[in-house]
Amino acid sequence: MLRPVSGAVRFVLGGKAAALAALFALLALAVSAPSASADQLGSECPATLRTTTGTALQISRVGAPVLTSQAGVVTSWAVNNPSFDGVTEKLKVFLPVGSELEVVAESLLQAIPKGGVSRFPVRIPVPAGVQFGAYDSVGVAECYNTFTADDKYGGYGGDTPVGSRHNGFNYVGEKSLIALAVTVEPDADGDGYGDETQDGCPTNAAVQGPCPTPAPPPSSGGSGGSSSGGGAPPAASLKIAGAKLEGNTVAVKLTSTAQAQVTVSGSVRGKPIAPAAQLAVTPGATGRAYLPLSKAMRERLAKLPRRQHLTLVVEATSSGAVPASLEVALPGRKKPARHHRHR
Ligand SMILES: [Ca+2]
Repeated sequence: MLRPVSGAVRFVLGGKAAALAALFALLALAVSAPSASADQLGSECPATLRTTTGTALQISRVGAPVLTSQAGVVTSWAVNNPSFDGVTEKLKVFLPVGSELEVVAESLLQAIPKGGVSRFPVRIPVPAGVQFGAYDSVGVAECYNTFTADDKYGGYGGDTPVGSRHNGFNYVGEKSLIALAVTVEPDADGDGYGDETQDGCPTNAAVQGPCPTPAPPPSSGGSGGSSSGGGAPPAASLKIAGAKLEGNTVAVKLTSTAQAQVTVSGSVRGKPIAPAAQLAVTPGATGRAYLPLSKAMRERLAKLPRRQHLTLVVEATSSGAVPASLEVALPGRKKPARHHRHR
């Protein structure tokens, strides 16, 4: 018996979507080039017919892909329905698994009124290689006739639930496009929010609003900032009270005028010497951060004569706070002329 290879990619809307989106984004990073723009799949062609089946999906189309090229987030779907009353559809997302189609996600059922394009904003993380279709208990809106036999859709009765698979079609229509247009935006940080319209900070999975910027100037009058959710914390002012090398670790003392989550980093000529340390600093108390020297830095110091030093710049930053920095001399450790070891 075959193991369900795609078991990991089934999810329900809103559930583990974010975590899986992160996985998908990683897969996408591994496979594709960086930062593409949104994928547009399907068509906003005006529907002229309805399929005889409940579920239908485009299986081939001349000059356009039917599969997503990259992982991302479906941010909207649209149906152009100039003519029909009583159209009620939901978007279905299919992942081909061998000869079967697994439904990996779906939208809510939506009424699509007669009279033009209806567009539905959604947030559905999808992996690369999925295809889109629709379910309507009466029949899915389609656009006939494209005069091209290779424009094909497959249809079958019923509605496959998310997490289940379907095999085979009851009907394959030619010269037709499913009247369904789907926008898939990239999701570089894998947070499950489309980077072009849903994610204000596509480089930080923890933030969907604007990216945090260090030290915005205190807004004194003017049009004012758009800090939502009243009572923004007062801007902190950071100070590095001291930093010194203890063994192979730089111990840093710092203070803040307001409660702050602080990142402390150390660099020599712009190159980090240790992973940044994070700590919470309470006003009135001294926070301590420790930066262990990297192996490369220890080796550099070992080769540097004792009377020389490297200048370490310790920097403390916090969202919305004025950053602080302090220079510390890291003395060389090479003893004067003993036996010279060759590597
Ligand atoms: Ca994102």
